[in-house]
Amino acid sequence: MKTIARLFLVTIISISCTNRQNEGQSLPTADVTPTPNQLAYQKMETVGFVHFTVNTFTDKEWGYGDEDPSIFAPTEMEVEQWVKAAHEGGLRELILTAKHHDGFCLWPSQYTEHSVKNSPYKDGQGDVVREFVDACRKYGLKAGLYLSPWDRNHADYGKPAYLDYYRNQLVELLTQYGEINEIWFDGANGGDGYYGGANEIRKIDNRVYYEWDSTFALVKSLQPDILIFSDAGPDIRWVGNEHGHAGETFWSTIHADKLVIGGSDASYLNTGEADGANWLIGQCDVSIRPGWFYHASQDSLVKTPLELIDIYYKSVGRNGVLLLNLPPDTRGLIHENDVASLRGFKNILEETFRKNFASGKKASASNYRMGLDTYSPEKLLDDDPETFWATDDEVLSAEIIVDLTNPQTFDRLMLCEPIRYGQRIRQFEILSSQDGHVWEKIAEGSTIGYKRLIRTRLLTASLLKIRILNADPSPALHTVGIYLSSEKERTP
Ligand code: FUL
Repeated sequence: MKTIARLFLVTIISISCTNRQNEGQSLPTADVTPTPNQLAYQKMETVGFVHFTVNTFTDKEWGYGDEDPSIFAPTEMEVEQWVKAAHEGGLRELILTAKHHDGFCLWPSQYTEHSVKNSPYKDGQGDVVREFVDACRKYGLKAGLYLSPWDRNHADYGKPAYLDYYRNQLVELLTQYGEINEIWFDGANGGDGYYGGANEIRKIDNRVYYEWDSTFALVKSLQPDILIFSDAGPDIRWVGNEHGHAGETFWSTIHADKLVIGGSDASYLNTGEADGANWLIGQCDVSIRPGWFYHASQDSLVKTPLELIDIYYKSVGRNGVLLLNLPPDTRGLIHENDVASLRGFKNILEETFRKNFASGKKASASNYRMGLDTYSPEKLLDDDPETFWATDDEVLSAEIIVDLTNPQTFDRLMLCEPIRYGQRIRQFEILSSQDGHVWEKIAEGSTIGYKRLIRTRLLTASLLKIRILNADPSPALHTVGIYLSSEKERTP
């Protein structure tokens, strides 16, 4: 008995010691971290928007709501062509304007006559939302939907009854079309419109009118895994401009209670806040053309591959997700110029990020967590985003040296934090050297987050020093990337 009791005691003591050891070993998370769904969303990096409605045929950006549905008459409509173009351009999700401010519905909603069911499209038998989700699934893209809260067609807009209408439409969209990955709530609200023939100006108080909390609860009850976008989250937030630019400093953390849908401080949205209490992914929306909807007059104004690349560095390269709009034309096709530009963009990205010169090379660090292999600086160069370098808890600044063995010419750098542990790094700088004696500062910055891309002039060096100057809690990085940009980027 005695021996058994002693054995029992020894086992208990050794289990509790191991637990204590493991506690110290594993990296403590920051106070605010992304949900698994937010993490998966961020990893998509580039997603797309499809703005298509009566505006495409009236050549407008904001339809008044008095359109005759008979004008919705695409001549060569092919939804798969949109999705194929997006897929080839590397976009991982597409969001369709199921209803824009004009109130025209791309699906045969039972709650309104202002829809495809009264258009010549497929003799009123068409359902663009259905075709869209089917095509997305066929090409392996996630499907998202935009349902404009502002409705310039509906007679009840501005009154409580409209909320029932709006929510009924959400129920249709979120119960009849399978899994929807994202729902997009636009902050643009109220103004003049048709409103069932009233032809007047209707203003609403965007802080109270929509009772967003109940609408969000309804959405999540219908699709628990869906991500909700609005100016203010709760899952994905606007970055305060429509150029696709996140701030140079960009925190996924922000205080959601400082945000109002349709009325937030754009500069606050553009940076977030280091100590923000909520994790809201920054989504950088921009159109491939000047307008959100197709206008033939803008066929020559499609953003070039290089312009799109610049946006990529300012969105994905600053810890955001790029949401690029591709508007179908009056044929119901994404215009050839847009398709070509998107293809060119993807091609440049592939050429630039094809080879990471740091991959498999040697790295050392001023500190790594308890001297354990699990957190050694080599993890930065192992091409595995799941493994990472991290310091001891009390070490908030550190230095990493990457040895490329031979001189290497490069002009693009990448740093990535394992954000499932939160966004921790607040300030960094990067230096390069040929010989280990003379070091030149080549970059500096504040936030890193999911991905930080840095463009430098053309440099040749065999050593790189990454200085983490400030982090809270202790810093961690999973990848250092060193690249040479595509020649197309260097010789425009
Ligand atoms: C804005 C809207 O007013 C534009 O028409 C477009 O849909 C853009 C994405 O959001 O608020």
